[in-house]
Amino acid sequence: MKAYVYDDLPGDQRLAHDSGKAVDADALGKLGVLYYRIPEIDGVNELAKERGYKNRDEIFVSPEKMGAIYEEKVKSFFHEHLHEDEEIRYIRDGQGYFDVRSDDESWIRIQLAKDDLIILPAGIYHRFTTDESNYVHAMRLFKDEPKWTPLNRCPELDDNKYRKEYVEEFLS
Ligand code: KMT
Ligand code: NI
Repeated sequence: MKAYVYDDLPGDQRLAHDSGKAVDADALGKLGVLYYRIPEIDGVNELAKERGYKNRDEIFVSPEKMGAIYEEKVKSFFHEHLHEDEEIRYIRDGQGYFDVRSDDESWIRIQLAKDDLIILPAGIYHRFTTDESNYVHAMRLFKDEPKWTPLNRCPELDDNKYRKEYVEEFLS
């Protein structure tokens, strides 16, 4: 895991966009973002038990696995959105970037690779992209029914119950 402030310069979303300003795991924790490096699947099983993640599946994001819809998918993952539940991703292979909104509205880019697990809290604005390798294989974990629905950012979404709870807990 490596995290830094996104440079916000034009250019493909899959480029590093590293401003050179590093961000550590503590700073991510203040935004409610939890990071773990878990080299063995047993560790994931333990965490899942502790936090009540009862279900899981696997996703391959690459032109080989997705075919013609790959570019479209990569663009859609990159739209700023939130979820009404945690987003949990365990990277099995390849790598990618999760961008999360900081308290000052800048983007923090989190580079994840094999054995990295991230938990984004409900209500945080975020987006995802593959990097220049165009390949990530991830496990998606969830509590009960998968609620993948991304709610794209718009002014009204600031009134969403889960957004308000997130702001109250982490940005106030
Ligand atoms: C998401 O929610 O953006 C995804 O599932 C992307 C692929 S998982 C690294
Ligand atoms: Ni998401």
